[in-house]
Amino acid sequence: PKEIFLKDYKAPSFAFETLNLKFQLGEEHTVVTSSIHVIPKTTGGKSPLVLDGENLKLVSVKINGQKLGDDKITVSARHLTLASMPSTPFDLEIVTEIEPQNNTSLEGLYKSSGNFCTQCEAEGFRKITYYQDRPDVMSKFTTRIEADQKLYPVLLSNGNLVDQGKLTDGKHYAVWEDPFRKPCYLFALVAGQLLSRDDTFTTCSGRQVLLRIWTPAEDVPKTEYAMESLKAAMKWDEEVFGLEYDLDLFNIVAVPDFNMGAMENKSLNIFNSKLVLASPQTATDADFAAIEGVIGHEYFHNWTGNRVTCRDWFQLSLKEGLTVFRDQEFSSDMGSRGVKRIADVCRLRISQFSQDAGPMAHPVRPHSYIKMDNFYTVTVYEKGAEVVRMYQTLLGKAGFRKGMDLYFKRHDGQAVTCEEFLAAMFDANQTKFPTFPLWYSQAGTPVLTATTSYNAEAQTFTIKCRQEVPQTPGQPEKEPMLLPLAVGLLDSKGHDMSLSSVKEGASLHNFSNPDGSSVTTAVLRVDKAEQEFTFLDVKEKPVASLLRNFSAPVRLVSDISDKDLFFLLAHDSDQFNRWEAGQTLGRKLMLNLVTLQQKGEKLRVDDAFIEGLRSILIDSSLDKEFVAKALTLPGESEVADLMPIADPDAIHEVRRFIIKQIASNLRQELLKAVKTNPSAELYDPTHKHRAPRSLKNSALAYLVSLDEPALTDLALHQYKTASNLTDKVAALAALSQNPGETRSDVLANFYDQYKGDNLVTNKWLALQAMSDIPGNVEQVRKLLEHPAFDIRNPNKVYSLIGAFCSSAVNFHAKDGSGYALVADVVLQLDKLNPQVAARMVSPFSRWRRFDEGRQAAAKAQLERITSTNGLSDNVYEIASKSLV
Ligand code: DPP
Ligand code: ZN
Repeated sequence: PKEIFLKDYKAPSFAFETLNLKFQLGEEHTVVTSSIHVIPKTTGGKSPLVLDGENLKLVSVKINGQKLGDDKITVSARHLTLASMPSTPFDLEIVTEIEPQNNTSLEGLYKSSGNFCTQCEAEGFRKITYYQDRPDVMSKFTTRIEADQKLYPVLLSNGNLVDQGKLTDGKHYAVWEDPFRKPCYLFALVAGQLLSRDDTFTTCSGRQVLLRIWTPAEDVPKTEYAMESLKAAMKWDEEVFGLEYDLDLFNIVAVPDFNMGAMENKSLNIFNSKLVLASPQTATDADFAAIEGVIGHEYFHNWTGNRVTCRDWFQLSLKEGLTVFRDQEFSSDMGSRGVKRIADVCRLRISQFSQDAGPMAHPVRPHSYIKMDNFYTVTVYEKGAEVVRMYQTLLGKAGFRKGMDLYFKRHDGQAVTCEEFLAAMFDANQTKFPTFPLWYSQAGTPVLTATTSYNAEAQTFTIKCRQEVPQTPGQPEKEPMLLPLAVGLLDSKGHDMSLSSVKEGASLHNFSNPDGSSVTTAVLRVDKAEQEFTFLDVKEKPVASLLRNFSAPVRLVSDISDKDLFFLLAHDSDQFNRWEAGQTLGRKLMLNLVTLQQKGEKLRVDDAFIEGLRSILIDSSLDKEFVAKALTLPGESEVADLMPIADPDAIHEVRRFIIKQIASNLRQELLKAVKTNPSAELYDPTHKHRAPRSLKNSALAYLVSLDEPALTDLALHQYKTASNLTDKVAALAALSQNPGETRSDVLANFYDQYKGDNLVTNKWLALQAMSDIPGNVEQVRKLLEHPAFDIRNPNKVYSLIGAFCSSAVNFHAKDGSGYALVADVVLQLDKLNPQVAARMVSPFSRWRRFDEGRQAAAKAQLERITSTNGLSDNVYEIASKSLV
């Protein structure tokens, strides 16, 4: 396999001005005719034109209408090379044949439930026709689709419908024209039996846009929330960023077989149906929230990604980090900002920090890849979003907006790099942070160590900072980089102190808000290996709230006492840090108990921890969704990451133990939370209704952990009487914690009730797959044969195998059976769908974090994978890099 490097980037030597595509869709094969107006960029000599292409049957090549001689054509497995091209503009016509019905990779043109659809990002267009499949080749697309009218009544592509009509033999055609130049990864085509929910949106300049969400007829009623979310997103982007939609039509199509969540193709978004279809009886609160977020995300790409796109795939975070940041902000404005931040940071810490600490660690802008598909990662997406958030933290909201405006003003219609974004941000604010760009090139999570001291006599409070960016593969040495550290100081009553000035080195910074109000959170710019910041005029010894709102994606190590953490848990005005104080206490407790557990000593949870949680639980002034988050202990993998040798069994035992202690000590309060927060008969996914539901269901899970008949009955009652799927699944999940007859009965009952609905049965698969009950490996092996599973459908693979890997005790089973199970699936799946197979290899990558026995077992499976003949580049890259 060939590795591709950022440093080798060269601009293309041929521009493609216009592209006319003709698809003759058929059951045996599909004929694709591509007519390109080519403009050579180099003047001297007749250079060859090298086009990308995979699994294509070449029929013919014409230059300016003349058939090109075979001696000028070289076809290899990955390329079509055309020799002696004219040095003046010319027309190139290429005819190829493909077999979408046999395309199980779900890249390029393929069939899903009988309908034709496409997925071209990152490099799927090359499976449709020979082309310069790279994002800096932008062209004006016109697409003609011909197909059987009965089988495929709906024909869609990007842009505007400019012509349609009947052909002979029961066929019909449609012609779509996209007025905006675009790279081929944004191309889309859909043909099939679909119906749409239609609505309209009037833009800020008064244009009416037709919005259509296409699904199979029976699913149309389930698209209401997606449509509401789309309209909300369109309005939000106008209000917050001044960005208006630019065509008169916006289509979304839902398909059941899709590798990713969704795809932002120009004016024809294609979605995994799980992120479009929802009804109170078939989707949970979490599903509704995900739909809102992803509908927003793909819509926002219209400006951040489509109007301004990436020069090359190394720049992926330019559009993804930025668009994730935008969807996070959108969801925050629609729901609860604090809770959304907590959820996003959880995800970052659990998945991205762990990636950053392992063999697959890579910068937000990677330096190299074998398969680009492997770099649609939490680092590029979530850490990338944190980098964008840091611009906003450093420049302020207004400054950030100025930067965005300048970015669009300069680069609309262009394919650019992360430097251009950075330059727009800094230029618009007439500033420069020299060490900030390192966020794009240095991998690894910085460790920020803070020690604090108060000088009563001088009335000063000093924070000593030390930063260290750990080594990562290929990057043994790192430079200090700019970490925005947001700090608040609490007085003895728990109120925010007003901050007047801070001295750093020799310079003094005074704080005052433009509106004259006092500043209670200061953003310190930590950009040296060691640095001191001294707050002046601090009248009493404060409790410092450090890294408010998680102002930088770092691991914070501080000398804060437990007493101060309890104080912050009770008082911090920063909701994120209030939650974080509890998490820090939880992590400490779990690590301490793990040591005891490993020594075989008795476990005990101190009263202060329980009391801290009790006061949160009974505080009626708090957002109930926040309370639910505060009650949730840090995850097992988060704790594993903090141990020198991860011990999944001990961590699991300890976490279960603490959960039961909390449940038995807070029994009355938890019961009250369950009883006083019933769902309304009429389901409503908005925060107001979701919040009490989430608290009730967290409380229920705690209570059921005690495995007492009366509490089990409480959950059974909720299971039987639930009027929405959120409550039903929550009860099912609570009950399935405890092995036994009740568990088997409700699981069987649930399957019986929902077996016709794939999206719901996937939850049933996932719930069993991620279960921590002993011996679950065998159970999951059996589920592979269950009619509810189908290895060809990515959602099912994610639900069964993806979820299984999240259960540390079973995936990391001591006898290696969990590793063997996943490797078996990877090898089988790799022949069908390499992209998804590679994703299932990732959980192996942290194998060195475990004891020798587990290391040997995991390594053996990785070696078994890499030594398999005919392995895809996708799987090879992840498996071989994991072994290094
Ligand atoms: N569809 C993926 C996303 O929107 C890749 N662009 O993030
Ligand atoms: Zn995206």
